[in-house]
Amino acid sequence: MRTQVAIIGGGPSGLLLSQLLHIRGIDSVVLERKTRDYVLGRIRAGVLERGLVSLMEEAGVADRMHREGLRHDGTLIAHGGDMFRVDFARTTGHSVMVYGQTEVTRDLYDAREAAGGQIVYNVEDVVIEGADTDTPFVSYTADGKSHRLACDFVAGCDGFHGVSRKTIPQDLRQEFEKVYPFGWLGILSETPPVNHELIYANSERGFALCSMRNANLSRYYIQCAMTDRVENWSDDAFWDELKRRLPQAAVAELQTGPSIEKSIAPLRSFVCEPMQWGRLFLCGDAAHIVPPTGAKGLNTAASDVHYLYNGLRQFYEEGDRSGIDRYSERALARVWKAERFSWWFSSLMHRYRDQSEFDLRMQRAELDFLASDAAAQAAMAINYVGLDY
Ligand code: RFL
Ligand code: PHB
Repeated sequence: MRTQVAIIGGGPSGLLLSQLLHIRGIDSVVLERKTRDYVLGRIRAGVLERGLVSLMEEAGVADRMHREGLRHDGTLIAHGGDMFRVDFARTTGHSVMVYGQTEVTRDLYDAREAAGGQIVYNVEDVVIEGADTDTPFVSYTADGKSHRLACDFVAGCDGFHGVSRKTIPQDLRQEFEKVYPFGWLGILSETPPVNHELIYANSERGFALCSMRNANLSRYYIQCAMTDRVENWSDDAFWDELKRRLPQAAVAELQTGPSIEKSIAPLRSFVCEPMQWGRLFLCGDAAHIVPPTGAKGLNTAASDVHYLYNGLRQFYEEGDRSGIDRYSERALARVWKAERFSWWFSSLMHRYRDQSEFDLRMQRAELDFLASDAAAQAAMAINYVGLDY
C-alpha cells in the first residue's frame, strides 16, 4: 500500500490532520491501535481555543460544534472564599468554545468515513522505517497479517505512549519534564452545570474545577494524591469534597447526581525537542504534555497540526519545502508558551505538600494581584483564548 502521508494515531491530532489534508486533495492513511469506540470513550478535553475552532471550520467539520457548543466569554476564579471573573471577550475580543474532545473526535471520524478516508483500526507492532531517507515506510500488523505502508511523510500523532517519538534516535532528542506531586480526580454527571462559566478554585483543601459539556452534563475535577485510586472515591465522597473546596455561592447552586464516568489523571509537563527527524513529524501529545489547568493539551496539538498541515500543503501545492523544514522550530516556539501558561496556572491554583507559609503568601498575593489588575487579567485572557498561530 502507498499513501502521501502515513498518520500514526487516530486521536484528535491524527484525524484533524488527515481531514485537512483531504480537503486539499492530499492522501493519507491513519493507523490506530484501538477501536473507534475505545477512542470515543476517553473523556478528556472540554475547552477549544479560537484557533482550533477555525481549523474545524477549515476542515469542514464545524456545523455541529457551532450548533451545540457553548461560547464562553470569561471564566471565574475562586480563592479564599472570594470569586472574581476574567473577561476574555472584553480584554481580547475573543472567546473559547466549550465542546468535548469526544465530540470533536466523533465529528472528525464521521467526516473521514463519509469521504471514504482510510483508517485502519486495531493495528499492532507499528514500526517507522527510513524516516531519515526519501523513502520512508511504516510496517504494522492488522488482522493477523503484516503490512507495509510506503509514504512521502510520516506524522507521529500517537500520543505520549506511542512509538513515533522513540523513533527519533536518543542522541538527537532532548526531553524536558516536570511531574507534579498530585493528580486530578474527574467525574462526569448528568446534572446541570453549577454555573454558566467554568470555575477554577484554589482552596486550602486543594484545587477544584467546575466545567461542563452541555446544559445537562457537568464535568468536575478535584486535586487528589498521586497514589489515590478511583475505587476509594464514592460519588458521595467526591461531592462532599468538591463542596468543601468551592465558595458558598457556588455550593448553593450545585446539583449532585450519580457519576457516569470517574477517572484520575496525573499532572505532567513534558516537551521533546526537536519535533521532527527527516520525514517524521511529531504532533500533539506525542511531542508534549501539559497539566490540564488552562486546557492547553488538545489546543496545542491543534496548533502543531496547523503548522504541519500548512507545511505539507506548501510542499505539495507549491514545491516549497520551507514550511516542513521549519516545522519543529515553529511548533516548539508556541508549545513552550503553552507549557509556560499551564505551569503558571497549575502552580497558582494547587496546594503542594511542601508549601511553606511564604509560598502560600506568594500564591495569595499573586491571586490578589490577578483579581484586581486589568493588565494581569489581560495577560491571562490572551493565553487562555489562545495565542496566535
Ligand atoms: P491522543 O488523544 O493521546 O491520541 C493518540 C492516539 O494514538 C493511538 N496510538 C497508536 N496508534 C497506532 N500505533 C501506536 N503504536 C499507537 N500508540 C498510540 C492512541 O490509541 C490514540 O488514539 O493524542 P493527540 O491526538 O495528540 O491529542 C491530544 C489530546 O488528547 C490531549 O492533549 C488532551 O486530551 C489534553 N487535555 C485537555 N486538552 C485541552 O486542550 N483542553 C482540555 O480541557 C483538556 N482537558 C486533557 C484534559 C487531558 C486529560 N487527561 C485524561 C490526560 C483533561 C484530562 C483529564
Ligand atoms: C474539562 O472540561 O475537561 C476541562 C476544562 C478546563 C480545563 C481542564 C479540563 O482547564
